[in-house]
Amino acid sequence: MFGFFGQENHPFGSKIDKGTARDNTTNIAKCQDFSCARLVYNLNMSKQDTKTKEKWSLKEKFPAGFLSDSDFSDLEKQLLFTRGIQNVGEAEDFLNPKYEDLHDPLQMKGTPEAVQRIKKAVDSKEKVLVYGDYDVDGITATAILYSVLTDLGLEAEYYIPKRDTEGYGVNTDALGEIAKAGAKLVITVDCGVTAVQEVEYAKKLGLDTIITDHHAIHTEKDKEVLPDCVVVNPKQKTCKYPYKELSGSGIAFKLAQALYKEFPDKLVNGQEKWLLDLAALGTICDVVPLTGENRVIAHFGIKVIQKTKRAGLKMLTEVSRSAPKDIDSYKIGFQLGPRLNAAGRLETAEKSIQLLLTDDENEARMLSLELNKLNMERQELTQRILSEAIAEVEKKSKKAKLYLLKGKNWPSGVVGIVASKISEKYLKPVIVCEDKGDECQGSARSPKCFNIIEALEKSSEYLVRYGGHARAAGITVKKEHFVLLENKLLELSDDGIKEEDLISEYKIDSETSLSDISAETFKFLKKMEPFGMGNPMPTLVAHGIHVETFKKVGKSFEHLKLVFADGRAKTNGIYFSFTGDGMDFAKNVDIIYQISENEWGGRKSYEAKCIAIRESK
Ligand SMILES: [Mn+2]
Repeated sequence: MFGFFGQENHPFGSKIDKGTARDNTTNIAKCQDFSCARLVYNLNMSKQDTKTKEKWSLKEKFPAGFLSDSDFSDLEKQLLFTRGIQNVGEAEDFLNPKYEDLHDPLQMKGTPEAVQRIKKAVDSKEKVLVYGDYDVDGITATAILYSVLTDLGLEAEYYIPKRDTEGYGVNTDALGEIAKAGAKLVITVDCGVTAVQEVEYAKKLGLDTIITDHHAIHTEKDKEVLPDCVVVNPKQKTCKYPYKELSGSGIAFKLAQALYKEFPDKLVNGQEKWLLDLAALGTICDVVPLTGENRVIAHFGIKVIQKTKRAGLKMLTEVSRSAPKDIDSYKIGFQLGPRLNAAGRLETAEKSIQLLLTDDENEARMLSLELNKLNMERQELTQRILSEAIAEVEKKSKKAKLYLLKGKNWPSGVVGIVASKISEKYLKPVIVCEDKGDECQGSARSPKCFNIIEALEKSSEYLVRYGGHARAAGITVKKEHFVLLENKLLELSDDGIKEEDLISEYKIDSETSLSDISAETFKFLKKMEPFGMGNPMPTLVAHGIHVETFKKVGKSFEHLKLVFADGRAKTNGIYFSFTGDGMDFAKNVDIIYQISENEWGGRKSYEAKCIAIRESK
């Protein structure tokens, strides 16, 4: 079906020819050598974190007979098994995603009605506005829908609220402005599913609304509470759409797909694939599971980015010291994502959207450099607030299973990042708020063991606004209700979180000795990409290994380079940010590791990236 378009117009025609090396910060030129391993490791830096307990646990082993009618090796079988694959057919689908695997967009509840309403807008030349959000998912969703509406010949505009003054979601002041500017139809992306009153208000202004969103739907006595308009959100109970985990940009892409079907005279069927780069950015940065349809979107979206035609994405990869052809899910999540998010965190998301939409190379270069600068400012700000917030945590009771924190001059743009870092450190749900005087506005992050959106729903009497998912949410709370909210949440977390949930656990896919890793293994790992939530990079364990040499590397010698020997072969290893003071490398060790590719002087090799190390028993 791709034959119609020349290679030039073909978003994922050719195979990726090159493996992508992971970005790391090791500064090889600067290193202290310890060629003798008979030394007790000692670093003149911070002591090991307070996180003392940790558990190494192997995931369940695949059962006898699993994928027996296949050529997969035992390690491959195990990796497929731990990703929920049940038979050879599913394994093939997983390893070879096909564009045709995407579901029919019209199956999604509300989509046929949304398409008809947009058709009416085209026929009567109405002005249409896309109402989005300031994070990567929100801006990519906005850019997707805005592009399609413009290509349909509509007079389209977009609106992104400002994080600090307006906050997340649809607000009535904005709707007033939008109506005044002459729009007749508002289509939300990545927000709006809780905007019941706002949609009523829009009606009074003569605005029609279509909601497209992927966030949790509020319920009252088990009944869904939805705005009274067309709602496209597969999480609706009565939605028969087979996949529920799409991101906001994923849903915007599905609506685009439907519009391509509906308007074959205006939109060239097949060309919607070029929008997958945006959908993949949103999908990966919103950390939805990379399973099912999300995996297909991410897989092909990365290919589109690798041959991107967007001046902005080209420049953004360049300022991230990378190249489009080397983009993978890791680089999207850790290099492109933070830069695209930076604008919305510190000022408005406008620059990021412009960057995604511009054809002009000079504009793209200028915007990329600005986003890069904003991202550095964001990093400094995060560091400052993180240390202030940790100081607050240390004042709280050690028994608390949840932290609700607030601070003045904690900009709402970075409280989410701070919350997630603290939550990772203490393995507890954390809400970090900016104290804005009468109100506090914050972001919540929660480990798997606790459903934060359910807890907020149970505490809604103390909240002005809230919304989100099981593991991430946003809240607004009146200052006089802050302590009441804290008490309620502490009570809920006390009941909901068990002591064993507070132990950090390494979940290991397989016990595999270093000498069993081959080029074949690496090839298979490549086929398992893109990695992320729901499909983590395989984590392996090896026991009783001899450390032959090690040396400190990196700007402040914070990393460790090692050579392991397991009796059959020698393997290079790297341990980033090693903090294991007192480790005796004269004794044999066990390691938890991932396999990464290393390119040095044009030669490719594999190395073990250590996640954890301990003396063998
Ligand atoms: Mn989202």
